[in-house]
Amino acid sequence: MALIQSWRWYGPHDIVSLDDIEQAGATGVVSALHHIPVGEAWPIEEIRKRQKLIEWNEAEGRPRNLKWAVVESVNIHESIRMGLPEREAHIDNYCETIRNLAACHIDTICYNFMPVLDWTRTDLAYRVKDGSKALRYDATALAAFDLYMLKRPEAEAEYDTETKARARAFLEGLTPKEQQSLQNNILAGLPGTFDVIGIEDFRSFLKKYEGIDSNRLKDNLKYFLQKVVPVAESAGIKLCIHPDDPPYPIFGLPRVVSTEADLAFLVNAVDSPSNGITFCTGSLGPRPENDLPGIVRRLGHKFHFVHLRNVQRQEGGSFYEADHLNGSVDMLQVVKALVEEVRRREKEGQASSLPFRPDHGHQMLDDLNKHVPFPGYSAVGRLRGLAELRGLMLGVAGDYSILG
Ligand code: DNO
Repeated sequence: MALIQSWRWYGPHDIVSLDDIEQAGATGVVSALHHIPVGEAWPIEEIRKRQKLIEWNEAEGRPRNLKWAVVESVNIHESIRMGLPEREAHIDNYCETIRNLAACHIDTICYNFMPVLDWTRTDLAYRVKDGSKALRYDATALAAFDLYMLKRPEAEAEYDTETKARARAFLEGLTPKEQQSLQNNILAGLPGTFDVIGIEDFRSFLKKYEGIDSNRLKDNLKYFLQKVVPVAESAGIKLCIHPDDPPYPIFGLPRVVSTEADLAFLVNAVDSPSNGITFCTGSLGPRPENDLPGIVRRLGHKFHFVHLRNVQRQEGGSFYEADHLNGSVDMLQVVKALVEEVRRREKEGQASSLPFRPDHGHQMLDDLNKHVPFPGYSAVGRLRGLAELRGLMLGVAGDYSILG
């Protein structure tokens, strides 16, 4: 039982290569078939193709020291979140993907349940003091977009006068080009794709979600779990939900995987070893009441995958992504709790390992001169994060066997 050093790889068009990942010292690869539209089943041949690409060094005719450890993500079709009749066909496809991945011996699947937008940032090049660039979520910028660009009808009533004045002033300070990039940043589509949702399409999605409050969304999540978890359990697959990022509702859309209570609801909804959690410190971190080391102690037995990243909380729900070991998340205490969880599993004789990855990193050093197609996923910042985290893990555990 060990923590497996992992690295997200977006596939052949990622600017970070598999050679780079091997040199970074990771052994687990986190990847997905981003080219398959959400809701369709992943054919076994496509899975095998990607797996071979990851695990076999074709140029040198040798296996790589890499394994496709986690699928992140098999995304959920919107009809499942909305609870529409079409969800049945999409759930069937999801089950087929689960079985096909199991047939290829890939056993961990990450997913999330955020309506319409996946993780959301307002600024992709926030300059931190040392000159590197970080991702930032600025609540004022989001309000400005919501109120005065998207012009969501309910928004006026949802923000207080002070926020509205701040948002207006913020927007007036932006050039038209900056306004456009704010919109593009917020409406960026799924990770691993280059899509941006058009503002009209976004409005119509919001309309479709009218009447779906957090209770309905939770019911729909439970319905999904009741259907897929038994399939996952019999196939030997570990499903692990990723928390909302940021961990609160935005644009009036409910978000139901934001707090410890939400996570507890989820694991209690269907009692199975296959119904687990992706513990993401960066996603849960913006909410100060989320006691992260405590969540590890109380729910760590349900973790199948871990994302380690820090955030620096700022006023009014804003935050930027800080260095992995600095910021509002007490990474030392989180790692201590994770090491204890690994030890607990060892005592119980559990054989399987727990993959973790440095989730995002600053754009720094040579990467500052590169175009980074997937924000947060440049090489050097993550390399720094992984190096710091593995050092911390070794130090805390006092034993090399902690790392797989
Ligand atoms: C951000 C990531 C997210 C996450 C998905 C999980 O970089 O943590 O892209 O992978 O939302 O489904």
